[in-house]
Amino acid sequence: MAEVRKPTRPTGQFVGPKYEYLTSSDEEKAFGLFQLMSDEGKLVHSTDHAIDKQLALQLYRGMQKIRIVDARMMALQRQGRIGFYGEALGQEAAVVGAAAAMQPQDWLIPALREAGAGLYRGLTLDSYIAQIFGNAADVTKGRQMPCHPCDKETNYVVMSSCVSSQIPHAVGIAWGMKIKGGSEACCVGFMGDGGTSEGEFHVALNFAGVSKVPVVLICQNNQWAISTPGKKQTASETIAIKGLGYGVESLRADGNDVLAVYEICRYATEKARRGDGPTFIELLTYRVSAHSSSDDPSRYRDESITEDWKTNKDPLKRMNTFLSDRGWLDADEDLAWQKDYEAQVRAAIARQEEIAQPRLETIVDDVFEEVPWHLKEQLAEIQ
Ligand SMILES: Cc1ncc(C[n+]2csc(CCOP(=O)(O)OP(=O)(O)O)c2C)c(N)n1
Ligand SMILES: [Mg+2]
Repeated sequence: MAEVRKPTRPTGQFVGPKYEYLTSSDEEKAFGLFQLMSDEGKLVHSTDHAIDKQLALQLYRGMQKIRIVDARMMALQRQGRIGFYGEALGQEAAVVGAAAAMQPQDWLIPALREAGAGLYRGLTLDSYIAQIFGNAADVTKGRQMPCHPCDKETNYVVMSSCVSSQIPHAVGIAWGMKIKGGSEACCVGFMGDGGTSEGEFHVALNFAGVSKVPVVLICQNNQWAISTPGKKQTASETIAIKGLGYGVESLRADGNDVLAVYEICRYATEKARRGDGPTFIELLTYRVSAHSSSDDPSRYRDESITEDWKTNKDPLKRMNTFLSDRGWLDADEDLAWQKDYEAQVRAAIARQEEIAQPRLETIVDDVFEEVPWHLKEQLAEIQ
């Protein structure tokens, strides 16, 4: 039997500047962990990285929006006003950094926790909240689970609830882009660490590698898939390394470092739009919240580890320090901004909660051009 080649692993975490990271070996990129900011919000390589103030602030605001919206939605769920919710607490940098690397013409295929990317790209609060209530203003007419939003205007595709099924969707859309040609767009598809154990992961990565489609596949490795920890999910040392077997360039970055996420994702989206093929990205983060409003993680994990991620590795705190150190953020203004945004969220909730449920007849819409007799009969029976 041929000897299996052992990859040469880098000894420590990769914290160099972007171009140095991207020109390192395939194994270094897939085993390392690209960072631009330390856990404390200090630039790791201060000399060689120009960071745009406006963008840095925009990234911070994008993360804050998710945190504020999620907190309100969880409160509504606890008050029995919505049925279900899944937060992205602690994962805001991965979501926003990736969204910021996209152009308006790009498509986003979310997995479980990317609604904030939708908000960042222009999904309105009203549309998002209408979809959570499933009211008459909901573009999906109340047919979807909460936390499965979509937005045609911003190419934000509704999530299929079957774990990992979104990855072939992303690759398929990118394949369509390649066949059609001329759009200079790419498709960014998300998955969780749990998603990488499903067959669709293999199918999608394989197809992406062979057909060289303009796709960026991002795994938010939050180290849990409901109650399954990362160690039981895979024996692979990193998730990124899996992409190499499919001939797909694979990168690994600190998912709580919004600047690093943005840089890596921008590299990958630009590469895809140029026609230089797919990239697989693992963003290492932590699911600080429960899996969803129906879950109690204290029953299956050590919450002192969660507390450590929450207090010492929080992506918002980190960016706050980064901005404050540069004099780019005024604490009072920041507080005022948060209050104002929370008021906007509360106002949107108030507007949407007023709106009635979709009319019953809508359950037979949109499937057939003419509603067939048997559906008419069933509808009459329900009515
Ligand atoms: C095919 C399939 N199996 C199981 C489930 C139930 N389920 C929903 S989310 C989830 C875990 C997902 O974990 P991960 O992919 O890591 O995403 P995360 O929740 O951590 O964001 C499971 C098992 C499902 N929705 N689809
Ligand atoms: Mg997970």
